Amino acid sequence: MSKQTIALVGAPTDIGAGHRGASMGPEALRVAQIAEKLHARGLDVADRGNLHGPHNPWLPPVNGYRHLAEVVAWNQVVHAAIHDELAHGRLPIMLGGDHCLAIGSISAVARHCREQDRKLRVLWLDAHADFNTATITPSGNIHGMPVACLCGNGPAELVAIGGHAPATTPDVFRQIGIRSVDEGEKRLVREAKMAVYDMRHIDEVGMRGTMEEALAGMDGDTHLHVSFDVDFLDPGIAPGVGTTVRGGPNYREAQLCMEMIADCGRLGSLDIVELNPAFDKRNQTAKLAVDLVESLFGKSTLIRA
Ligand SMILES: [Mn+2]
Repeated sequence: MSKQTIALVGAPTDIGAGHRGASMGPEALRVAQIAEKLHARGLDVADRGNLHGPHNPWLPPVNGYRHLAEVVAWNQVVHAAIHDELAHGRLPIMLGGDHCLAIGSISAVARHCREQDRKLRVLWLDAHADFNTATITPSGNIHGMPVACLCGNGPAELVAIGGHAPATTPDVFRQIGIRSVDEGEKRLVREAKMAVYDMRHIDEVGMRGTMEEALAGMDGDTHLHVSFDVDFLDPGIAPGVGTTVRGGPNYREAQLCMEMIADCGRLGSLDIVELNPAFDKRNQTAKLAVDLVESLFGKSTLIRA
């Protein structure tokens, strides 16, 4: 088997977020040596640099959306870049940027899976369900809407990115670490029959049982995409995010989550989003994210059979 090539694709914007600063995420991950650490794991790593898109005008919502035109523009360039890497057999890591960019990346992964006749599984590691719509959103921030948009519930310009609407369906998602869902959003999550492993589930069955359930049913034809919102982690260990929610996975739980994903051997693409250096302390959250990504690519304490 040829050596896996990782492509790092920076998307430096906070266009969908409620706080400025996620635009600095890609550089913080580079400063934390994401490329060097993955290279040390024996992987080929190509850093593509950063994509370019419109600046953040920081305006109030219009018809329930903030910065819709700019969010569309960013997601179009993300879609094109991620699809291109997948089409060339590389494993893309999107360095966000806020979580609205998952509309571009996951629509690209879904398109690639259709073209290759592969099944898709998405692990959505997040404190939030990101299943809001214009009518129920409290803020209009599109980083709270990517899962809804990917499943066809959103503005046509976002729902149709990649040319196939909807890009995918709720059954491909497994949401893990959820602990903050808006009132109207709860009903939509239930109606969509989204598989949500919230923090109570993790409390009750543990991270191991949760991950066994979330990874079940995949086979050799399944492409696994991980969308890692850094606010998934407990803010005690990961303060560098815009929307902290207490009561997230601790360090060991997060490591186990990543190690079990590595063990399944199906990882095909990754987003790292919502890292916000403006809220961080001495880049500790970026270093932690890189530490966890190393585990996601197979770093472990001992050689395990
Ligand atoms: Mn999110």
